[in-house]
This record gives sequence, C-alpha cells and structure tokens, in this order.
Amino acid sequence: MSTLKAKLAQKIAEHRPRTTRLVKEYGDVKVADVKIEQVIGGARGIRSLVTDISYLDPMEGIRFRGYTIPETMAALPKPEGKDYPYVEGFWYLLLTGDIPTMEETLEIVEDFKKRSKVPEYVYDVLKALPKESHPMVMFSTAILAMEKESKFAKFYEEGFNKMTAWETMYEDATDLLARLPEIAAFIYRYKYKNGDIIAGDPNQDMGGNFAHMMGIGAPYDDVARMYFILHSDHESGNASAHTTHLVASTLSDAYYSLSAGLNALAGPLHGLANQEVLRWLQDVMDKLEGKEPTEEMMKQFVWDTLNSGQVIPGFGHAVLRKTDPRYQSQREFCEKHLPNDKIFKYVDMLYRVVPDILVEQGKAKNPWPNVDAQSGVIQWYYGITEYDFYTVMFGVGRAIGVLANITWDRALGYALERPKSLTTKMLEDIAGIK
Ligand code: HAX
Repeated sequence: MSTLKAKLAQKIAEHRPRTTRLVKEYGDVKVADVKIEQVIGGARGIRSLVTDISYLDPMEGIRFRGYTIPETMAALPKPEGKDYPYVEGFWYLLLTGDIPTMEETLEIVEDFKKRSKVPEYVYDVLKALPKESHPMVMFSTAILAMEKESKFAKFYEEGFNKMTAWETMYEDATDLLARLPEIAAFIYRYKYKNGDIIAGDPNQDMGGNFAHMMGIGAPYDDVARMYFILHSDHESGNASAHTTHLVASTLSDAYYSLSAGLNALAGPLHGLANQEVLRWLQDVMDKLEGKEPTEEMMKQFVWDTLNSGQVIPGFGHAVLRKTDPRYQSQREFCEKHLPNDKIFKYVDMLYRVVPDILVEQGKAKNPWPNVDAQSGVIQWYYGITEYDFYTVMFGVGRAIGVLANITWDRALGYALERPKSLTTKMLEDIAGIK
C-alpha cells in the first residue's frame, strides 16, 4: 500500500467515530431554519452538506484543509526552481489534511506516472465525435467512456462492503487524476492543432507534463500547477462539486460521477464564465477596432451588457462577498509575468469599473470579481487563444477536489442524497396565503 493510501486509511479510521457519534447521539440537534426564498432560490445557503476538504468563508475566501491559498502555495513541496507546488502533493493535502514531505510527494508523482496510460479506445471515441463538439463535451465523454476501467464498479459487482468501499473509490480517483492531463491536452491538440499530438514526458510531474503535452514552454508548467490547485475545490455546494457528490451518493463510480460534475461545470453561470470573459473582451476589442478603450468607454460596454439583460461574466458569487482570493492569486502572477499585456490591462480596468456599476445597478449581492475574471488572460498570453478550451483546464483542477470528496464520502458512508420537495400550494399554506 502506498504511503498516501496508508495515511488515508489511518485518517479515515480516526474520523469515522466522529461522524457516527454525531448521527447516533446528536442526530436530532437542529442545524438551521430554511426560508421560502432559499427553497425557491436554488437552495442558496442552506446548510445541508458536510466536507472537511475545504471551507469557503464569504469574506475570507477558500481555505484548503485550513490553509489559505498563499499558505497552501508556501507550505507544499515544489519542483526545483519552480514557484508553484507539485499538484500531486496538493492531492495528498486534500485527502489527508497533512502537508506531505518531498519524499511523500515524489512517491505520488511516480504513482501517477504508473497510472497515466489512457486506453486507446478513449481516443477512438473522441475522434468519432464531430470536431465542432465543445471541448467540455469531449472531456466529459472521454471520462464516461473510460467507465469500464472502474475498480469500484467491479468491487460492487463482486460483493460490496461499505467499510472498504473507499479503497476502490480512491483507486479510481487516482487513476482518473493521472490520466486527465493527457486527455485534456489531446483534446486541445486534436481540435485546435490539426491533431498534432505531443506524447507525454515520463520525467515530468503533472503540471510539467501538461505544459509539455500542450506544447508550451516554461513558465507555463507553473501556470498549470497554479491553475489546477486554484480551481480544485470550493466547498461542496457549488454545482460541479455537488453534482459529483450527488451522483456518487447513488454508489455510481468516480467515472460516472466526475463526468456528471463536469457537465455542471460547463454552464455559463459556473466554469464556462472564464471563456465568457474572454469572449466579452474580444467583443469589446472588435467594436473598438484596435483602439484602446478609456474607462468611460468600458463603463458604457458594461452598462450595454447589463441593459441587454446579460450578466457580466467573471463578477459576482453565490457565497463570496469580496474579491475572490483565486482572482488575487492569478492577478499577482500577471503582475509578475505579463504586467504590460493588453488583455491584462483591460481586465484590470474592468476591476476598476465593474464593481461600482454592479452596486449602482443594485442587483448582484457581490459586485467583486471571481476566479473566472482573471484566468483566461493568463491562458491567452501563453498562446491558448481558443477560449472554448478554458473550462476543460478548470475541469482538470476541479477533479482534484471532487474526487477527494467522493473518496471521503465512501469512507464515511454518506447517504444517498434525497432532499424533500414541496408543492407551490404547500409553500403558500406555510406562508399563510389564503
Ligand atoms: N452581472 C450582472 N448581474 C449579476 C451578476 C453579474 N456578474 N451577478 C449577479 N447578478 C444578478 C443576478 O443575475 C441576479 O439577478 P436576478 O435577480 O434578476 O435574477 C441578482 O444579481 C442576484 O444574484 P446574486 O444572489 O448576487 O447571485 P447568485 O448567487 O444568484 O449567482 C453567480 C451567482 C456567480 C451565478 C452570478 O453572480 C453570475 O451570474 N455571475 C456572472 C457569471 C460568473 O462569473 N460565473 C462564475 C462564478 C464563479 C464560478 O462558479 N466559477 O465556476
């Protein structure tokens, strides 16, 4: 058994009595009241999920296993000469809550390499799709097509045991993570680079190998490490994490669950917003025919978008009430590596003009930028101008968080999810409407 799996087994054994005790001895303690506006409004803010992997404070932003983003980046082992940590070490942190040593991290790097071979039929499936299919369709399809590899599904067929089910979930999760960068890079090169596929480099870590297979030199390897870590987890209630958890709660395996979660990520109100930001900016630049916009012009574009009934992509959040620290983190990268980039300057201008306008409009509860406002700029700068692809890279990152979560879901035996519905008439009766 690998060091990580053994450590995880120990953590699970320690944690299980806490969950059992809460249910058995304190099961009827009330957690929250629920209002009609929450029931109709997308279950916003209803406390009904449990995860220890990350916590999202509305004012502070995300903490991964208790660590803020800067603390996470500083604490984890990094490849020599690089600014961002091994994604493999971050996987260890999300699963166990502990910072791995360099040795423990490198063990996972090797483990991922052993698992990284993508079955050939996955590429046949991708090639059978229309080339115009959205890259997220390709990504989700590739993962679903691989389901026959599931060790969890096999374990279920051969006689399921609730106590050990996490082990095959962990195996599937690790297999998937090891393969996702190659699948993502294949989709990119197949769709946008005339099928000129670059084979993986067995000497590289996950971030480095992704950059290599995309055909982009340093410091894009660090961009990949940063991007995957920043996009990994944002509590359990966001649509991609919640969908993955919901599907896994039926004892579907990680392939079904992750594919479903990615379909949620593909929505414009969620992960697709990063491509929408770039699309919106391109539209602005087209209208200006190469001229630099002034702040006044930018304000007018923002108002025009709002007045036509659309949202400003990359701004607002269902939970956060301040600038997303994932935005800040990427902004710092831009300041260091691409301070004079034209698109970065436009995005910065948006940061100056949009919040005031959203406040003036008076609808959005959070006028500040989220992760998606900044991420496309960096990708564009390093040559990935095909913005339809951005959500796929978000998906590789998001997989780390949701797969860690469903491994723990099985470890703690979380139940089949099944909230209760009411009719409109029932709500009217509860409200006392005659
Ligand atoms: N531009 C214009 N209007 C906005 C807005 C924005 N950026 N953000 C919120 N609003 C509007 C909402 O559409 C809503 O209007 P209606 O009452 O007419 O329906 C109103 O303000 C209240 O919304 P809210 O409570 O502040 O926000 P929600 O929790 O309903 O939605 C969203 C959160 C992120 C979906 C929302 O802010 C939005 O649409 N933002 C733009 C899209 C985006 O950037 N999505 C990515 C979010 C980060 C993420 O999950 N990445 O994956």
